Amino acid sequence: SVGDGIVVLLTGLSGSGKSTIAKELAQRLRVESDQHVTLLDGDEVRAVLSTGLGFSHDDRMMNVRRIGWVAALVAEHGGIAISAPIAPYEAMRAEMRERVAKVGRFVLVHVATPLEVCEARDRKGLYAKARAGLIKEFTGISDPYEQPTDADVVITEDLSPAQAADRIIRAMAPRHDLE
Ligand code: GGZ
Repeated sequence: SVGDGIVVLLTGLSGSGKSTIAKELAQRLRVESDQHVTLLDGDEVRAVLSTGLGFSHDDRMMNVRRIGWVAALVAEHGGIAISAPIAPYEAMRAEMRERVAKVGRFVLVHVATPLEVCEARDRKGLYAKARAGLIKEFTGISDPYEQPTDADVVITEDLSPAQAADRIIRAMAPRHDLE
């Protein structure tokens, strides 16, 4: 039924902790919620749903549009969809919010770990490669990340994944004052 489903979109830089928080959130909701939980894993999305897409503006738009389409379907059928692409552009996030609003609720989570911290961690060595020019159009280095101004939840780097999941779950609770 319309309004029961929820889409959670975690946006943030590479290495910000989005995937870890998304996994933690999915695990907790699988225990605590009676709704089906679908985690749209970033690596799987890029490998399967968005095979062949790169990191140009248009390819990123298409990637996030596809994620939004699948997530909205999940929500339309009463489920909870969680996804964690970088989603660097305001326009793509707004498009997803609009699409989801027609079938359920949309929760935008900004995983706001600063670039300096992501780059200092550099768990996969991608920032070093981007600085060396070996990866082009790398978000935060040679490609834009438009900071969200409409996030429903902002996760700062001092929070553990468990604390982050807590905050998101609180933000997912129905807002009776708006209904
Ligand atoms: C950003 C890139 C790039 C470029 C490869 N820019 O930390 P990761 O490795 O595992 O996650 C990043 C992932 C970003 O893909 P998304 O689908 O989330 O991006 S978007 O929402 O913008 O479509 C990173 C890796 O892919 N990666 N090249 N140039 N991240």
